[in-house]
Formats: sequence, structure tokens, C-alpha cells
Amino acid sequence: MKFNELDKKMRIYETAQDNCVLPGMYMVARIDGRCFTTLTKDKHKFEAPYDVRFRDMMTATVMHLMQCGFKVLYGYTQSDEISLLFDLNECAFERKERKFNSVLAGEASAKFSLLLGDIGVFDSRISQLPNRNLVIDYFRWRNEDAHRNALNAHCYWCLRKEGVSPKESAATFTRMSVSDKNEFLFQKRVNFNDLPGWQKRGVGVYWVPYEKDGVNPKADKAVKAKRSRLKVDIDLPMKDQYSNFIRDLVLETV
Ligand SMILES: Nc1nc2c(ncn2[C@@H]2O[C@H](COP(=O)(O)OP(=O)(O)O)[C@@H](O)[C@H]2O)c(=O)[nH]1
Ligand SMILES: [Mg+2]
Repeated sequence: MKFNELDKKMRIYETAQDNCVLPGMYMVARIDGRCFTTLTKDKHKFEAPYDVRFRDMMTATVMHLMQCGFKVLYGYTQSDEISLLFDLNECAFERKERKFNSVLAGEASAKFSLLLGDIGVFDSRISQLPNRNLVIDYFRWRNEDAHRNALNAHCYWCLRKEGVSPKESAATFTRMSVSDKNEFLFQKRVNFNDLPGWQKRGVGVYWVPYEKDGVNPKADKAVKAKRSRLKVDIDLPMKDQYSNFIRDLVLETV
């Protein structure tokens, strides 16, 4: 068989199931660390439940993903996961889902591994959201998940640090209400309200405009050029204020 014929025949098997995200759909990718429970506790002994070094590696990975060839409006990280909101008009790779997922997982894994000095692997999936309100709901969802994780993790590690076994510590909190967990921490002299915002709400990364001094070579005149740079926010707003914050980010691009 001639190469051209073989190429045409085989290409179908590779591309026939390709899914392209429809125009007008918001795309949000979630990139999650693989087996990071083992990585953070057995292999690398990060401080538990929260380690600033780990947070900073995840944040640097988010910044890398926002500058590796896609138009990303907002990056968000909590625990071992990253969410990215793409510009509504993003048309990289003809919006092929498999390309987004494979490239994002690859870029995240490569960047994080370099920072860690060991292999750290991420997977990726895409939510296709048909309207702005669902984009807001998506980020509220991850934000609430961060909050819930923080309460559970602080309770769990409080007992673990007193020498209680993993199984027993986990079992203590499985059926405990949120207010009882808060009370439990309070008895241990931990006021959940006073814990750092990034632990309870995650970290956001977004573009902020600034003016850069430049020179117009033709007129030989000083000019101000409009640029944007990434801002890392470790104290994100909460609840409805967070919804408004996401709404503003989405509206900026329409
Ligand atoms: N020690 C430590 N662990 C963390 C930190 N941030 C996230 N993790 C852990 O990362 C894991 C993420 O959870 P999950 O994705 O469900 O687990 P996986 O399937 O093992 O990747 C949990 O075990 C978290 O405790 C941190 O700052 N310090
Ligand atoms: Mg994970």
C-alpha cells in the first residue's frame, strides 16, 4: 500500500472520535495531581495539612499554564488541583478536547516536576459550560470544596499529630457536623476563622493591566504601552463576593 493511502486509512482511527468543544461554550479545565497523597506524605514529606512550599509550586504551575500558548482568563488552585477558565473565543487546536487535555496535563506535569525535582504527574479534564452562571457555579464549587477540605484536614491532622492512627483519626470525623468540627478545633486552640485564606479558599491567578514606558521609534517620543501581568491572589473573596469576582472576570472578555 502506498504511504498516502496508508496514512489516510490509519488517520481515521486516530481522529474519528475527536470531540471539538462547540463555539460559544465556556471551557474550564481541571488538572489534578496523580497519587499526590503518596507524593506529599511518603515521598516528599511536605508539611501537613498545608505546606507553603507545595502551595507555591502549584501556583507557579498555574502561572506556567496561563503562559504556555492558551488564552486563560483565570487560574485557580487548591490542594493538588488547578482549574483554568479559557477565553470564550479560545480557538487553539480547533478546540479539540484531546489536544487541550493532553497538552495541559503534559505542561503541568513537566513544570511541577522541574520545581519538585522528581516526577509529579497530572491528569486533565474539561467542563463545557453553556453559560456564565455555570462558570460562576463551577468556581464556587471548587471554592467550597477547598473550604470543606480545610476543615477536615485540620481536624484530621490535629489528632494525627497527637499520635492517633490514620484510621482512628479519619473515623472520628466521618459523621461529625461542621459546627462540631469547628468546636473540636476550638477546644484544641485552633480558631478556624483565623486560619490563612489560601488554605480555606485556595489561590487565584489573573491578569491585571499596567502601563509600560516605551519609545515610539518613528516619532522618537516616550509613550505608554498597555500590558498585562499575572497577579497571584492568596486572599480571595468569599461566597457571593467570590461569585461577583468571577462574574467580572468573565464579563471583561465579552
Ligand atoms: N502534606 C500536604 N499534602 C497536601 C497539600 N496539599 C494537598 N495535599 C494532599 O494532596 C492530596 C490530594 O488529594 P487527591 O487528589 O484526592 O489524592 P490523590 O488521588 O492521591 O492525588 C491529599 O492527600 C492532600 O492531603 C499540602 O500542602 N501538604
Ligand atoms: Mg490528586
